[in-house]
Amino acid sequence: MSGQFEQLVLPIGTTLDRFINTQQSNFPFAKGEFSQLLRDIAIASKIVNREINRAGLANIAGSFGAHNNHGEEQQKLDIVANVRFTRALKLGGEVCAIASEEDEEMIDTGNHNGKYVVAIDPLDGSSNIDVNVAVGTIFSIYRRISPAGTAPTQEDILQKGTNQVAAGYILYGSSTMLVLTSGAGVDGFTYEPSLGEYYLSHPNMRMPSNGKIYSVNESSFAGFPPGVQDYIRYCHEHNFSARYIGSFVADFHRNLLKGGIFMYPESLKSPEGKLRLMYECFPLAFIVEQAGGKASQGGKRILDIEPKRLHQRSPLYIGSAEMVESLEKHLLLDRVRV
Ligand code: P6P
Repeated sequence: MSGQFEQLVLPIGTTLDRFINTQQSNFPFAKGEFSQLLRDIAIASKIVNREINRAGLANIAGSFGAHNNHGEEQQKLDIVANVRFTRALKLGGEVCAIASEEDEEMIDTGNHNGKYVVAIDPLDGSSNIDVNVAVGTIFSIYRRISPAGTAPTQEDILQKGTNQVAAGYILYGSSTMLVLTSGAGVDGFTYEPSLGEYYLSHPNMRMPSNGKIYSVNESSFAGFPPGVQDYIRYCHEHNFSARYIGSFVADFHRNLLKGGIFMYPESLKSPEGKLRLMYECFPLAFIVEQAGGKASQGGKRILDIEPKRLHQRSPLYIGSAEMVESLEKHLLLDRVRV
C-alpha cells in the first residue's frame, strides 16, 4: 500500500495487554501471574470508569451515609470502587491479601497460593465526583513474604516502599489514563471506551527536573512547619503558579507532565499529614522516582520508611527533584536556625 494511504490510516497504538507481553523482560516478575494481576486491575478500572461516568444518572453519586475507618464520609462510589477492585483481585487468584483504604483490616482473599499482595486506594478524591472533578485509583503491588500455601500475614502487607514490584494509578479525568511502573520507567495508557482498551499514549514518562507549579492547601498555612511556610513564601516571591485540585492523583499527574511539587505537610489539623503511606505515598513515590522525580517525608526518602500500621499517614513532598530538594533545604535551614 502506498505511503499516502498509510498516512490516512494511522495505527491506534499498542494495547496495555500487548505492552505487558512484549515488555515481559522489563517486568522482572512478569510470569503469567503478574501479567494477569495487571489485567485484573485494568478490567476493574474499566468498570469503575463506566460507573463514574454515569454516577449522576444511576443514583450512585453522593454520600453513602456512613464513615470509613478514618472517620471520613464514604461516598457511594467509594463503596462501589472498593467492591469492584477487591472482587477482581479475589477472583483473579493471583493476590493472597489486600490492604484497602476502605477496609480497617487486611483482606485475606483466600488465594493462599497467590504470590502477590496489593495495597489500594480504590477511589481517591471521591468527594469531588459530585462536582465533576477528576478522581483516581492508586495501587501498589508487592511479592508476598510468607510462604505460598499459607494464610497471608501483616508482614506481607507492611513492607517498605522499596519492596514494591509495581505501582500505578488510574486517573478518571477528561480522559481516563492508567500510569504504570514496574521498575523499568513509567508508561501511560489512555483508555478508548469505544474499544474497551487502554492504548500506550505516553511511553517513558519523565518528570521535569524543575517547575513553577506548587500544589498545597494553603488554608492550613498557619499550622505548617516554619520551613514549609518559608518555601511557600519562596514560591510566592518567584511567581510560581498555585494549582490545587483537591484530588491527589490529578494534582500529581499534572505535575508529572508539567513539572511541579505537591505538598501535604504535617499541620495542627493533621499532625502526621493526611495521605496514607501504603496506598497513596508509596505507589506515587515509586512512580515519581522511576520518572526522575523525588518523594520526601521532609528529611527522609518516602520509599525508605518502614510502615508500622496499615493506614499510617505521612507528610508528603513529591514532584520535580529540584523543587523537592529546595523544599528540603528550607526545612533544614529552619532546623539549623532554631
Ligand atoms: P484537603 C482526597 O480526600 C485526598 O485524600 C487527596 O486526594 C487530596 O489531595 C487531599 O485529600 C485533599 O485534602 O485537606 O486539602 O481537602
